[in-house]
Amino acid sequence: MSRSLLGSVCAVALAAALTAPAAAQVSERHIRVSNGVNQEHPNGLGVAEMASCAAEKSGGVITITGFWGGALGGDLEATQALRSGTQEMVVTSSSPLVGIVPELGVFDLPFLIGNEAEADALLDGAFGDAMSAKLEAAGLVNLAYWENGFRNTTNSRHPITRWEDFEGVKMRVMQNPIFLDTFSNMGANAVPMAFGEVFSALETGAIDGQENPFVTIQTSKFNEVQDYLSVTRHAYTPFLVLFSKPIWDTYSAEEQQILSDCAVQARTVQRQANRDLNAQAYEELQATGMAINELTPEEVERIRERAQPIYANHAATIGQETIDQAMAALEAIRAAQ
Ligand code: KDG
Repeated sequence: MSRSLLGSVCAVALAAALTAPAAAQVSERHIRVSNGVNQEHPNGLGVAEMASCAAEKSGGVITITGFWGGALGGDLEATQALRSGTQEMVVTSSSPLVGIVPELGVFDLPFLIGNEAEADALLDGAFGDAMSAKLEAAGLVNLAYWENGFRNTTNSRHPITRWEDFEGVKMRVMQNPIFLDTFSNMGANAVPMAFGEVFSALETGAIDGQENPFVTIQTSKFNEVQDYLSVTRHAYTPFLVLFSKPIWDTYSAEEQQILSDCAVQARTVQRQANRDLNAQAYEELQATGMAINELTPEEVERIRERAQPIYANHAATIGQETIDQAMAALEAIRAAQ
């Protein structure tokens, strides 16, 4: 073959190699996923399911390791590490991230979601997809919505039987203006605080109370430093299973598909475990001696009415369009139920 022909053949081959799509491949990936909750929380089962799924689909070369109790930082700190590409994953509540994506505040509006079926339909449908698109624009790939759950109130002063009972109670709230407003509006002395600081603040008496789902109260052992648990179900918080977009963009389409599929497969496991353990936690917390009270439907309605102005107060930051879209989606979900 002449030198010029050989040169042409090499040039064509090189051009083909450079323009060919990256071969679908699965490389060795060691992924760390940060959790603020402890491994006993249903997130432990969710992460285990996601890890075994990824190992099976990748022939063992993709490993996912959970880190617990905020070992890799609190929700917001870990999420910022994803955005900078220095950490792969975090399972975080949406609430601490409203400074990054203000529209997430819609999930913090009191009594927005009424039950788990509504939550699943809203989050797993078009509205959830729209919120995930906003996260991606902020450098965060939301692989799935898992469940933190319906939030209830604990404190060490007295049972909460109606909204006026919050008067003067030092209530820890997530670092989120909507929760701050919701509890201040009921007369509480609302104290924004990262989740990892709550147990010690309760133990020292720096705060009187906090609010979280039963299973978080139990797995974080808040019952050891709280006397009263009042079933308010004042908000439903989703977990976001977030992946760093800067890192995600270096993965092949096949690797991305494995991680997406496994986060969704694990969603079913995590949600069911959360619901089973929430029912179980109620009984077990009562057995530890916590005084649990259910508010009457009339008093829950009074809390809901008291909290109504919170929607208007935060419409400008969340976006009225986002609030309207969520309400319309929920109306359609309820009509179809
Ligand atoms: O990472 C755990 C936290 O996201 C979760 O427990 C948040 O509900 C929460 C709280 O009260 O901070």
